[in-house]
Amino acid sequence: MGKSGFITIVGKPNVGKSTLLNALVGEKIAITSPKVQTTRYRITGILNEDDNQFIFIDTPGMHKPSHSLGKQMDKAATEAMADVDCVLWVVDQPFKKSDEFILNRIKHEGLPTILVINKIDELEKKSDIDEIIISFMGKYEFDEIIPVSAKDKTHFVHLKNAILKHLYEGPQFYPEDYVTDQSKDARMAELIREKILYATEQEVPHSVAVMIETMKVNEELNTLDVDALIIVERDSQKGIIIGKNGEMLKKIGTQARKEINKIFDLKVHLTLWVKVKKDWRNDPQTVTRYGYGD
Ligand code: GDP
Ligand code: K
Ligand code: MG
Repeated sequence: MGKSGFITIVGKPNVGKSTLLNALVGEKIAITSPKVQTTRYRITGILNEDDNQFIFIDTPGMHKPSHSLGKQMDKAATEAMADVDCVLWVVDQPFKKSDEFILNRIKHEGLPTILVINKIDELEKKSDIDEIIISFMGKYEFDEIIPVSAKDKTHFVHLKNAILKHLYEGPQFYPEDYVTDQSKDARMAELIREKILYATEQEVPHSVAVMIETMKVNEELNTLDVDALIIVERDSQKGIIIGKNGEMLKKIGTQARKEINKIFDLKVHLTLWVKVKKDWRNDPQTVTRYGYGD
């Protein structure tokens, strides 16, 4: 009988948690970007391999929250550490004082934790990896310390074997064709948000929420007609998202449509709308309504 269990991926923003999730599962489950606060809620990604089922939980990067959205994000990351079999703490630099925040949470949970040093493809010398390892030594009784590259999928066999030690024999939690707990709507909305993250700068990417308003099969054209709403916090941001002559919105729409078509093997007809909801990130009710609360 195979093994199965839950593995939470935690770490600072931008260390590559979502990239690692996608690479391990072998499908784009979570959106990724060079910007912090890309991941806003916990996302499950499931890998079925050799009779074993790995249920990975990707989390928002842990940081000191400043607004309602941030508080929900931090809560999601912390709660995802309860009742799991193993934790992957992803880092890409030597230990710093700012890592103590996460270290304390890990100590508090006391779960088997694998320190995953990511982005080794970017490190120039092997001694750079050693420097990171040494800086984390003695901080926690890590189960293992494993350098990887989520980008190149290096040392994944080693990583999966290390995780397997903490999973249990027994029936699997999810059917084999189930790769994520996210709805199709949520995944589409996230893909649209990802394109906005890449297309905009400064405060704009963080001020955006995306919701799928309607999704209808068009039998005549054999397409899926999707209407999505992009919500921003200020009029000026709406102007930026729409762009001169609507060019920015068009670009976002084209990129999102292409990727949605590819991932879901669909022909989507995507229409984007933009709306201002003043300071929505500071309003707990709105944060919940946009799908980030509990
Ligand atoms: P998260 O915030 O921890 O979820 O990080 P993301 O997965 O969104 O990745 C943040 C940035 O790091 C993105 O630009 C990724 O392409 C990049 N990244 C992630 N993993 C790797 C890696 O193994 N190697 C390199 N070179 N870049 C990576
Ligand atoms: K990111
Ligand atoms: Mg992420």
